[in-house]
Amino acid sequence: MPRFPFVPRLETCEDRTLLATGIGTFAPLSDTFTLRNQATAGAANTTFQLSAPGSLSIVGDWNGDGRDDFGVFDAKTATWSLKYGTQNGPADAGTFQFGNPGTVPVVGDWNGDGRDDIGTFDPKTATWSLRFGASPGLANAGTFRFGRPDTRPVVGDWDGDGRDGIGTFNPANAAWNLRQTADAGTANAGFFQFGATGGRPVVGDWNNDGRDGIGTFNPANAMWRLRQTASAGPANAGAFQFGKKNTLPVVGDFVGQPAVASGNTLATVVLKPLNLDLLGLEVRTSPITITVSANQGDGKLLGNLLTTVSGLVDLKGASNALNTVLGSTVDLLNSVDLSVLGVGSGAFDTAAISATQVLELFVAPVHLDLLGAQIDTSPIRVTITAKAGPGQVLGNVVTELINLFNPPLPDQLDIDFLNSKLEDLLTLLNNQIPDIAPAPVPPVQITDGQILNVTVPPLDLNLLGLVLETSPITVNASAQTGDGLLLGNVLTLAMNTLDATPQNLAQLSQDINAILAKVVGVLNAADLSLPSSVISALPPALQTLTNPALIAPAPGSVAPILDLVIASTDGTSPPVDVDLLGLNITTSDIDAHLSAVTGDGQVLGNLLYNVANLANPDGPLGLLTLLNQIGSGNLNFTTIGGILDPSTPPAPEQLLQITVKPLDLDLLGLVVQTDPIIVTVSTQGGDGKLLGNLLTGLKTIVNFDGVGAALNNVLSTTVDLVNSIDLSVLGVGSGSFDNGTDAITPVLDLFVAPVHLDLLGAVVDTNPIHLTITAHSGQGQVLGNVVTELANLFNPPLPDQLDIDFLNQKLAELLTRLNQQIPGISPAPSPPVTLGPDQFLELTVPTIDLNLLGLALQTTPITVNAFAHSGNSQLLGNVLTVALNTLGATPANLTGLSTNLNALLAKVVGVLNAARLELPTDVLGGLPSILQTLALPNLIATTPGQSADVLNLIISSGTSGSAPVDVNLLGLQVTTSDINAKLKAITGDGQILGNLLYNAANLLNPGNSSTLLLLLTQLARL
Ligand SMILES: [Ca+2]
Ligand SMILES: [Ca+2]
Ligand SMILES: [Ca+2]
Ligand SMILES: [Ca+2]
Repeated sequence: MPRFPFVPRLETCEDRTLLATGIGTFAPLSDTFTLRNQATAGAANTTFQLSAPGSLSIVGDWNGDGRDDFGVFDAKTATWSLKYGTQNGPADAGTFQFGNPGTVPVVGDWNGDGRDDIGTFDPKTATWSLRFGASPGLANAGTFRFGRPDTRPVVGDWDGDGRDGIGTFNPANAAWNLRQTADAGTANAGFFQFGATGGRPVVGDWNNDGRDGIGTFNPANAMWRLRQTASAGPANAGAFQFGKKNTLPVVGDFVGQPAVASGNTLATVVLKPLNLDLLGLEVRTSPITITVSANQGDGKLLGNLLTTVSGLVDLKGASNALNTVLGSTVDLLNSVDLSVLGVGSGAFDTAAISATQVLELFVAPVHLDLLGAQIDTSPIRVTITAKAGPGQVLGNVVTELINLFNPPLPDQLDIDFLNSKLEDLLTLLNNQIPDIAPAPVPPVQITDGQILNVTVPPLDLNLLGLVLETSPITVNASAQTGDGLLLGNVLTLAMNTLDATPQNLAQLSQDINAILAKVVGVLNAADLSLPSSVISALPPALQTLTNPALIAPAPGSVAPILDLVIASTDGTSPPVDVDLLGLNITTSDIDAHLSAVTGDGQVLGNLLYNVANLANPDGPLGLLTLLNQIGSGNLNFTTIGGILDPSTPPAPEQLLQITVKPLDLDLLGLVVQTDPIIVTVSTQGGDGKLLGNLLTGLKTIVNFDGVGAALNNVLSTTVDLVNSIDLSVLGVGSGSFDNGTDAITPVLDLFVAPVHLDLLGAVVDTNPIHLTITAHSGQGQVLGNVVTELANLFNPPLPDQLDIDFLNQKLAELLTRLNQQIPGISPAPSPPVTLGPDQFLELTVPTIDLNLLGLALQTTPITVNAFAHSGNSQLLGNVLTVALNTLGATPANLTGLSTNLNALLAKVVGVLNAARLELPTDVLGGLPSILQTLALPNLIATTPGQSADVLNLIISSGTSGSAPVDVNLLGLQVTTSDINAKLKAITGDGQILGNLLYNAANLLNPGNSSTLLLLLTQLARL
């Protein structure tokens, strides 16, 4: 039943679970983990099986969500089989070799980034081999000796600094030998006796004070003896029995902290871990949860509107049903075997078995709140691993590719040498796979200034009826030289220093494209098979849905699932075209389609085709019942289908259209201009349009039109006001930045052609987006003058070689003049640059604190770090390291470069933050009276200074302090600091924008007087 709109409801308190270190046992014979959530005597909370070779259990948090995951280690082959969570199931977090046979696995957070890393301990020699990350590759966290032979390794954070130290336990005399850090050295964290001889050592933070305590588990009697600190003394954290005899002890946080969901959940999408093996190229994701919720309350315009929707549409039932089907889809995908015909024998068919990490991506939880409409994600971890071995065609190719350029590295980068290596690889590839044609890609044209022209070839993958088709997508990057083209000039010079000619650069792109084309050709030619047992194991409701003849009129019926199109407006110009100070990046049209195609054995196609049609407007009634049954968790339900009558799709229904008028903002000479931006959200009902059908009709019940029109009217006035604002800044002395000569320098020109996205009938369209930033120099144009100087810092005639010291000197000169002239405005605070090992960049955008007449933009400092790690199979890291060496980069001049760039940014943001605003006095008087009413500071707010959050974006790893974004692609690693950006409306006298937006945000408050709703109606009619 629809809930009555706008009735405030009591907030319910979330149950809080405290952090807890739990205990458990692993029984190798039955592969069974038995877990208890606290370190006390009592019953087990969870039992599950991890069927994989190996008899040694492992516990660690592989994805950094604060909850420990699991694994087993096979000492005979040094194989790790890792798994997320406590469900029965396969090793979905990675299976790989690391270490030597006969060693013992160790797990700890060596670098304090909140994710557990791995290593091995050799009991014969007391040698530790440690690796950052839970993945295959080099022992890049150190190989060293610590402790005595014939002891057992222990790992723990003895001092509570967030990084694990190490130690050994001697079962013969229960002696502990501990070290604060995971490296060679003395036992500086203690040498003492504790616990049972013959026992197994355990380590855990029993009292949750951040420091690990110790303990022993005696397999002979399943007795645990625990101690709060890593020192000699009594078992002051408990002595009790838990678990079966002759098992192995495990310790960890098996519960984690539950996600704090605020507001009213509209839909939760849960993606089970993906575990795809594409002919030796393994793609794995951690479990991912995306929650859409509506937060109701004062100032939450969209949250209040969506709360009404949640009372009218059974979105929870629908998302439950979707998650059930999605879960089965992922299970089916994970159990698919790919094979490919047409591979001859050779290096790619008979390569030695190995596993190498290609990509590791980690993103901390994202929280986005737009006026009460919220999106939250769980942490995300994606890994891609190349597995070489017999028959692993793609794994073998990628392994060869990433080992193309291994240490010892040359002194200078030689592009011809790289090209010849790539061509050798291509020849090998073509000789061995002569019968599979490469995917077609356009040839690379040699043009002046071109740096890269890379094409991702057309994909045409049929995964059991789930069909992915894309157009070839070309990305082109080029550098133009000329006055004011700073980036183009620097890049051109860098290319010259690397001896890059238009010919060898074009050849490089050509070689990369040819390898990509062959790889995609093999993928497109791959055949799939699914063990028949997988289908028969499905519950009845899902088996019904895999029937090709349930409703499809004929085999080969198609339901589009997702369409994404970004297409050129005139058929020739690039749909994405970015020009930043002489660096030009363009793309070809982007066209991607995911569809479900029915047919015999096309299990995924049938499943998704039938699901997409479950809510058809005039579909068989049994289908809707099936949807409801699955949504309520009843999977034992079957239904009789019918045959779909192809029906004419109804006209699309526009839910909301937001128009942002052209922006023309002059920030002290830095001019930002946009064309009008129009975003349309609509629903398309009809056969196969599950989401469109579920959302159709919403418009007649919820006042989207009214709210949309009111929003657009307020937005339009806001943009007019912003455009008429004059910024000025005090504290600027006289000099070149105050009285630059009149000139206009283009800084950025960004164009994105219309985007069309259609997900099962939920449709988003944009018109072309065009944004320009230009620097206007002249009298009083402080920022315009600074940016103009910067753009012209390094003009032709260009020298022969790039000299980073020279660049630093130019930047330092600019900075000195800037500081001399604007002594009264301090730069925004920016942390000092400290480049770590292998780091080449540390850029910080300082705190922005801008108040545009009550519309406040506030950000935390955002730092981006980039590293080039060299070593075997670190292809990108190796190429970058050599390129940096060729450019004469040293730790000192790279530190100088980041320091200078950060100082410039800090000064510019400091000036922006200090800017004062003025609004022409006649502006307010010219507004319609209703908008004048809406701009009153005391219309809703009782006191000045009240605020409403308009937009809130947080990407944060919480208290762990680790990088919330961390990507490592073949040795090129990029990390960021926490990202926190807030747009607020603050009321007050003269804070016109703040008042206007604060009042608009509060128009749908629960319990509002009818006057305000009337105001909304009037606004909509304006
Ligand atoms: Ca975890
Ligand atoms: Ca770590
Ligand atoms: Ca520590
Ligand atoms: Ca403790």
